[in-house]
Amino acid sequence: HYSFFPGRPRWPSWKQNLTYAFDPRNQLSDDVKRVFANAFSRWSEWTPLTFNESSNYFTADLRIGFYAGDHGDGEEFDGVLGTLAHAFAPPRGLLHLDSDETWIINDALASGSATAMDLESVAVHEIGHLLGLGHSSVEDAIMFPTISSGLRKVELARDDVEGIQELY
Ligand code: TQI
Ligand code: ZN
Ligand code: ZN
Repeated sequence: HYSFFPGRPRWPSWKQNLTYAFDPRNQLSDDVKRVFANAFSRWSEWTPLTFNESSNYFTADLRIGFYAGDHGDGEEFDGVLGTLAHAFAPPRGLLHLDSDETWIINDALASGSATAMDLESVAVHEIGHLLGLGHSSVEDAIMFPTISSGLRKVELARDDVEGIQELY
C-alpha cells in the first residue's frame, strides 16, 4: 500500500502547473531530457498536474541534477550502487541523481553491465517522491523501495495511481 511523507506535504492546488529544469552545469543530452519528459508524463496522465521544462534553473519548481559524492545538501552520494538518487518532498522540489552510476538511457531491454541502472525507472520513482509519495509495500508499485540493476520498471501500478490520486 502507498504512503505519504509525514504531514502529507503536496504541491498546493494553485500550483498545478509545475516547471522543471536541469542543472545547466550538467550539460545533459536531449536523450536524457526526453527520459525525464517521459517520466513526468506518466504522472501527469493520472493527475491534474502538468510539467513543463523551463530554461531557468533558478526559478523552476523542480530542479534536476547529476552529482557525485558530497554535493552540498547534507545527503552525499556513495559511488557505484548503494544510493542511486534522492528527491525531496514538496515544496523543496530537488531531484538528484548519482553521477557515479552507469545510467541506461532509453534501452527497451535495459540490459548490459551488472551495475547499470535504468534512468527512467529511477526517475519515475523519484518524481513520485517530488510529488509527495513515500514508499509502497506493493511489490509491483513504482514506489516499492527495491529495484534490481538492469531492470526496467516504468509503468505506474494501480497502487501508485491510487496514492497520487488521493493526494491530488
Ligand atoms: N534512494 C532512496 C529512494 O529514493 C532514498 C530514500 C531512502 C528515500 N529512504 C527514503 C526517499 C525515504 C524518500 C523517502 O528510495 S535510492 C529506488 C528503489 C533509490 C531506490 O537510490 O535507494 C529507486 C532510488 F525504489 F528502487 F529502491 C530509486 Cl527506484
Ligand atoms: Zn542531493
Ligand atoms: Zn524511494
